[in-house]
Amino acid sequence: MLLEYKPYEPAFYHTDLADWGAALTVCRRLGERAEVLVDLGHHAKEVNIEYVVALLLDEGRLGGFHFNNRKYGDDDLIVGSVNPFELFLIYVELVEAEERSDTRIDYMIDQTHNIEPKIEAMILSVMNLQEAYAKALLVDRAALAEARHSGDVLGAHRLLLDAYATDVRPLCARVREDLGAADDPIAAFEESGYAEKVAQERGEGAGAGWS
Ligand SMILES: [Mn+2]
Repeated sequence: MLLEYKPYEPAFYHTDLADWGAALTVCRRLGERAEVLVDLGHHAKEVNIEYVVALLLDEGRLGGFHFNNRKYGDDDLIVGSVNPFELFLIYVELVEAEERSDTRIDYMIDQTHNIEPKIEAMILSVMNLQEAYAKALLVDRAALAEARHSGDVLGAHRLLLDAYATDVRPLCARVREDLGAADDPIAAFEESGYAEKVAQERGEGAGAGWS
């Protein structure tokens, strides 16, 4: 069971699972197969989400993700569009957990696109996730562990920046090609004419994006 928390709806006056702490507490009561699902839009603005992720991983209770990004509230914007560094730091924790155990995490995208074309927005979301993951894999883990343990905060930060500042777009394009996919999936999708075709099949106006 994946338990998702949220500080907004459904209730304005009271919500049972408003934050990760409540969700974790309930999961512990439910049993070992209950785990917390983190939706990136479901936190107060100042919450350090990468820390929440690290803590839930340490407790063995991170079960799933709803990827998106936000500017003001639960905006459900394209993941990585507003705060790509935060997404990278989250992946740094995920990669570390992946390397030390056989943690299973279910990844999902939970977004809504009202202005951008919807399918292209989803493709870009996946590309942003691939790039954050690739950058997290580039982190020099041994040096980072040493910097952390010796209290070298600036050194640890610079190690993270080294990986984050690396342009991994050519690498990700190459990996997609090796997998038999398009190196530029958005261009490939646009060239395919699929969006126009299905819009036509649905009838005039139905493909405009507002529904
Ligand atoms: Mn969600």
